[in-house]
Amino acid sequence: MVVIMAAAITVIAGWAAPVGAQSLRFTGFTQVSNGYADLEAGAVYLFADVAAGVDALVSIDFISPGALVSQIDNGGPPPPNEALYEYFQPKVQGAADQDHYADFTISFVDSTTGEAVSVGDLTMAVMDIDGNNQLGDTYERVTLYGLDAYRYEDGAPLADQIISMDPSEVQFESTAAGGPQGISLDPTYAVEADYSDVTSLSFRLGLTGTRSEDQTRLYSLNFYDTPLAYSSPTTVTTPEVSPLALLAVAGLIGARRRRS
Ligand SMILES: [Ca+2]
Ligand SMILES: [Ca+2]
Repeated sequence: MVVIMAAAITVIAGWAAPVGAQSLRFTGFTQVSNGYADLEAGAVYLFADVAAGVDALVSIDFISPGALVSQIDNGGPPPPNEALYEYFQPKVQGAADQDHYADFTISFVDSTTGEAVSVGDLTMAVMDIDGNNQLGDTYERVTLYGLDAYRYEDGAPLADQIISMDPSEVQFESTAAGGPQGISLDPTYAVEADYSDVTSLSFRLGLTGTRSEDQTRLYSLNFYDTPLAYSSPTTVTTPEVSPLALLAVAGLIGARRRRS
């Protein structure tokens, strides 16, 4: 991650698109040779041509003790569901005892020059935030950083468990162990996040709850330009946090960072 972030940030004039208008397709990758083993923290993967003239570099920044990244993305032929193949779909496994997670960053670079670029404004949908109630109660937990706004379905299973850690850091957690099988496209289990002037995206994918055995969860991030078909969405603009709440959150973050 350090290597990537050190690259010069170049914003292509005229590249910016309206929110939600930028599609990205993650349909194949090669590991970048940087001395790190496949799927270990530090490993970087090149996804060519996620958009016209743009490659994505995906880094595994950190893997918590007891977690394992067992897949960086879904491979294989597109059918039966071509859309799912084009999503970014890593797998994170958590050991039986506690919360586990892995941190990822997607950085965008010019396909020709390799320099950092902005893909303008985009919307990322985190699909199928659910859980598993076999062998305990495991819930998927996703933290997004640097987002401007997010949407979810009113009354959705995850609606009661959305925590703003910071104005631009929001944690989403399933409260529905035993949700749909595989990756559901049901917007009830999805969160849409809006980003502006994006040169990179960072997020944490993990598990919480209890389980008596290791569990592997498949995560599914959708960068399509088609908005999810929410029937009654709630939109939260992240900077609109009251000053009092900000002070409280700042105190919590300080305490959290001192502990870690
Ligand atoms: Ca994919
Ligand atoms: Ca899921």
